[in-house]
Amino acid sequence: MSSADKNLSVFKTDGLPDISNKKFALVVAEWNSEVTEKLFEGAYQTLIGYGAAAENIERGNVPGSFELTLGAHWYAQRSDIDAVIALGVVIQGETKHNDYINHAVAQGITNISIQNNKPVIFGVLTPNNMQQAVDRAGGVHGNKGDEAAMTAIKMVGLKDKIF
Ligand code: DLZ
Repeated sequence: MSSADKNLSVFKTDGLPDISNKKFALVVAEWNSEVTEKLFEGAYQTLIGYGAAAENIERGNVPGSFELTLGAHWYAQRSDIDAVIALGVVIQGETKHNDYINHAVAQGITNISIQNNKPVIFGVLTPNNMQQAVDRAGGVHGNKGDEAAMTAIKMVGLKDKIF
């Protein structure tokens, strides 16, 4: 078992769904791309590790986290997509800019998830500084991209159970 497999097995719980035919869209913000690329990699590898087919994973880039909502909305409207994962990093600055972005994206993603009756996962880091972001994107605090993918998998399974 590779170290990557060992990391994935940490998340393994009973009753995860078969996702071999499920389709996922990953929307990735280009701001702080050195970190969002790590989030993407973590999310992608987790989906593959749990059985998603590479051809069933689509990626779309948006300029910044503020645009995640609309990018995710476009994917969520597609009937063939089962879940959307929005990945971004909004670092606290000297102004309240980050607060506005964070609240807008959190609310926006909640809204489109409900409107489209589909899991749309909030994979946005909201750290105080770049180090905190790096620590949570494959660093000492794990990778929030992995967690976002796991959340998507679990929600896809729950939806299948309910409907
Ligand atoms: C403008 C801006 C700033 C200051 N900081 C970030 C950030 O830390 N993370 C991020 O993803 N995006 C940032 N942006 C860009 C906004 O998300 C957005 O792209 C612009 O305000 C244009 O709508």
